[in-house]
Amino acid sequence: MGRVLQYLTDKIRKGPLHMTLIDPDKSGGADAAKVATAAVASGSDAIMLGGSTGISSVRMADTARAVKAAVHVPTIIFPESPASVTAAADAIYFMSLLNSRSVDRVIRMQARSALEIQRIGLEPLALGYIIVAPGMRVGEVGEADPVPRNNLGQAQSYALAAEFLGMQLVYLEAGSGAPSPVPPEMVRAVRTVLHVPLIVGGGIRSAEDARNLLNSGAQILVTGTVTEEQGIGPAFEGILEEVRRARGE
Ligand code: 1GP
Repeated sequence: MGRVLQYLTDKIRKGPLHMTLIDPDKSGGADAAKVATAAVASGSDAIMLGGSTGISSVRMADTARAVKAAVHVPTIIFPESPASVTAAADAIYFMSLLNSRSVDRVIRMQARSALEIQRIGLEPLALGYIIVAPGMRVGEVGEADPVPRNNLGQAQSYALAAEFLGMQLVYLEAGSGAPSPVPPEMVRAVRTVLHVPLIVGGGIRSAEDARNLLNSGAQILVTGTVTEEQGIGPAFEGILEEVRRARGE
């Protein structure tokens, strides 16, 4: 098992985690390092770098280097395209957008980056990425047929298909800036059938959002917009407090 997957697996055994998503296009280099430092000081367990629109490889590399130098937790690339690959990070979500209509998003882009990832020794984390309505920008760019918010069976089916295909993680994504997160009842339904860790993101803005998702079995919460809009403020701290509470700390 790779080092980052081992870190996540060990931590998840003790309770849920939080990851902070930083978009290198909005906050790159030293700015990203500043956000990451403050997020980790508040208890965030990993930094994800990504965005849904064309991040250049130079910007991704500069940002990954700055973040990795600033924090001791893993820096994970959340790729938008093969251009997101850089040896400066600790790992990359090697992710298939399972409910995309585009074969590129399901497997071809991954094939284009696989040899490079092996060559530079970046740890791939096999991840099944499932877009839930509304899906926002990533749903459009990813040409997804988002899982309808009331179709719990469809979410379960995609998640279990990911597990059966050998994926190490499953991510339910409502889309960055979604008006509300993935419905807690969908998270609960997926958790009842899934054995690999379940990541939930998109539209998590408050302690209450976090609590509802954690109570439903989310194992990793991802937030991005809340720090982009408010910095490391009371909303972010409230979310982290819920994660700690769910861990029994
Ligand atoms: C997006 O799930 C992440 O890919 C985070 O979403 O920006 O809404 O927190 P937010």
